[in-house]
Amino acid sequence: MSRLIVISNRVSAPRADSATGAQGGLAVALAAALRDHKGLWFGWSGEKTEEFTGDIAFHRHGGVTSATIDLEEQDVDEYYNGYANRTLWPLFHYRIDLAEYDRSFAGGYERVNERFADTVGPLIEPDDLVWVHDYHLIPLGQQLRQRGLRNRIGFFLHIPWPPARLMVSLPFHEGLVLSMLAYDVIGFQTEEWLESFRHYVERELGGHCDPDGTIHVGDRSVHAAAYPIGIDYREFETAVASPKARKAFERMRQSAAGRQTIIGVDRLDYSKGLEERFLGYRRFLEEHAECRLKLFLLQIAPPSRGEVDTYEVIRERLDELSGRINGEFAEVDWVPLRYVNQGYGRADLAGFYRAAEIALITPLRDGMNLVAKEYVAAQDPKDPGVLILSRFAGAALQLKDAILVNPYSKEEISDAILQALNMPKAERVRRWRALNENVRREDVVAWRKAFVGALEGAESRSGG
Ligand code: ADQ
Repeated sequence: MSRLIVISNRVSAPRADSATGAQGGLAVALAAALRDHKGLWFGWSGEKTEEFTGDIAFHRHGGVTSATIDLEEQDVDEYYNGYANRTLWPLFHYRIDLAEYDRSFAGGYERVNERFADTVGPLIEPDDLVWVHDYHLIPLGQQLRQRGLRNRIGFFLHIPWPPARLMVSLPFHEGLVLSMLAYDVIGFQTEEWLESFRHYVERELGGHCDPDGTIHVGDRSVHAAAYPIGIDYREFETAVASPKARKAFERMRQSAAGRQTIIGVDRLDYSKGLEERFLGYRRFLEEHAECRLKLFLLQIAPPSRGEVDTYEVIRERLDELSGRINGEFAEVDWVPLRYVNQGYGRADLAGFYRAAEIALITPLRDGMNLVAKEYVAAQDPKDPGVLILSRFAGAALQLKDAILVNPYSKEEISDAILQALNMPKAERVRRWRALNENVRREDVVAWRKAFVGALEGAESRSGG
């Protein structure tokens, strides 16, 4: 079996007992994929140095070998906080109003991708499969090819691909997309993002797409397909059954004192629709005064990307809005909204999910959304909770038995909460079974096998 070299912006092999829980879905998914493939995970350590040295630190933990480099302060500002999180993240989540275009960001992005190629290149052996992840490293494949690498190289995008009409607002967008033709396989979370990509290629690059997924531009061909990411179902099942999860479950149930819990768990990010969610919940409290004391919303949202101003703004807005909702509706023995700004370990989260009768997961746009899948996996099969999910999350294309809502509509959110509260047990069980079947079958192992299988099947440039 070929070795697998995974390259992503950050490297952090998660542990089931991790107390921070601050890692995103990418980290959780990749550790599972690497554990049984002998390989290497390469990326930025998260550390800043005065000058870039290119020194590589090797570690081994949880069955995964990782190799990391430090970056310069200027790299982090321009590449990570700049081009990745101020330009590409908002644009790819359809928020061109928030996207910032700055020449220094683009320069830093290019420079860091070159630095990645220079440092990881020598670690790659001729038979290795190389798998590059996410929007931070779009041009890395091309950089590696320019250094003579002939291995099979795949790229997976964890976030949405924007419609062509938005994509063209990015200066030098053609160059970025053309660099992707250096890959052998390009993976998207859903058919919807794949369709947008194909449309862009046809419209802006004059390429054409075969029905089998091959994209041709000039003399280059790339295989592009949808590979929906899943959760590590088995690991999550174990986490739910752990004593820690049971303790967390008891803690929640006790503090709920017979009231129904609606749970939301998200990184604090404008793409997650937290403000709209709070407003939808507020609408519910207004419209259904008779239900008020019977439930509460527990929103867990640890801050992320604190160095980017937009995140400070959304944080302040949420602080204000949550305070306003509690001020308006709370009674001496009841608070409608518990807004918690910290992360939790996986076992704790599993217990919280299981204790919640309803999950309210309403991103405005999300590549996939693993929280929705974790909630499903954590339920008691005999008495499962109800999932309310945004129709704009990639996961909605698979989790069709959730109550699907438009996250921008307060009315739809309010109606969905009422529907979930009143849902008969037989219907809850029926819907949950269908959801769980999907989450269990299309797990992270199936995702990895599908992607790596496609990469193995791609024609090698070394002629093998
Ligand atoms: P994220 O935007 O980080 O991921 P998501 O898919 O929901 O979003 O994954 C979040 C992960 O972090 C989950 O495993 C969750 O349990 C964990 N997490 C979130 N909040 C937490 C908290 N308060 N405490 C502890 N853990 C928490 C990106 C894309 C998604 C895509 C994933 C994977 O934006 O669309 O699904 O990558 O491809």
